[in-house]
Amino acid sequence: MINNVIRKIFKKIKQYDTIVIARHISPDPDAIASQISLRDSIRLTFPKKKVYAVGAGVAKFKYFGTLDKIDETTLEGNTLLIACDVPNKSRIDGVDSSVFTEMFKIDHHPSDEVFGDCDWVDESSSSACQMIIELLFKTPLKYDRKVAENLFLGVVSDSDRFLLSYTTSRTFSLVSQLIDKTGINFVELYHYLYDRNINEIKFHGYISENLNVTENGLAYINISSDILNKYNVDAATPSNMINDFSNIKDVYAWVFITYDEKNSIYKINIRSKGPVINMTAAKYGGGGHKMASGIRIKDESMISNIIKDLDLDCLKYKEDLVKDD
Ligand SMILES: [Mn+2]
Repeated sequence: MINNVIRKIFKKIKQYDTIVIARHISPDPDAIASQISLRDSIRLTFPKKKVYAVGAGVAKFKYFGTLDKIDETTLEGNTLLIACDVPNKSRIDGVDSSVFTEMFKIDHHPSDEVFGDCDWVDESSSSACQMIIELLFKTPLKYDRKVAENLFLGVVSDSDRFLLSYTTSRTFSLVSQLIDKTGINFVELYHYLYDRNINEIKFHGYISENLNVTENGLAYINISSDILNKYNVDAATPSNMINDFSNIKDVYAWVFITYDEKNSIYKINIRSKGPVINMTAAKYGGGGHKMASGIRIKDESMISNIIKDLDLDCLKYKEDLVKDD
């Protein structure tokens, strides 16, 4: 089944002379690494093809390589769009998908939205990069050390260093082969993902110091713009740190409420290691996965209700745990 779609994808790559590779808005390392490594692999294999990786650049991810600026409406002939790590057309960054002759996606998010005949969606994959590794191994697509390094970092980032549950023996097997075949020195790569400025480390300490924990196992913190300014971090920083707090004993869900002064909005990031929290997120106009959701609200007075509801989610989960014992 998978081999079939991989064969079809390779045929399409061979067929088109102009290929654009996109990914989701607000890219993470998996999104950027999957699109850039696929672009570079196609360029290595077919030097005459025009291959572009598009979307807004992100300064902190520049070690993956540079993105291409194109005007897709001026592309000539038959054009192919490959969307990596993105489940919905509306979340594709930097390109109008409707102008392409053909398109398909390579993605690991759950979604019913069809992009094209060659869509390859594998929810059991840890990352889009894991799927690209598989694609490279099962087709004549070439790869070099840099491609391998990018793919390794994408898998490590999306699986949270192989901690998350969709890490499988297949993940380890593909990564292991990748290391064997290319000899990348993966230990040297981690600093790209995990180095932080001293002000961020201190801000991390502030969060640890000020986290409130309820009896029912909900941890939460309100982060004002004064605090962000004091530590010289921006309103996106807390959401990048929230996964670091997943190992607090007897805490089932945790919430960061950050005031984003620029957009006059409260950004509420929620994580869980048990209770389903996306129903509560949806109740307040947010959304996301069962265990990782977010809400954006203008009205400060809603916050206490959201905390109360999430606390109830934790209580219910705790009670169910006791019943199961
Ligand atoms: Mn991903």
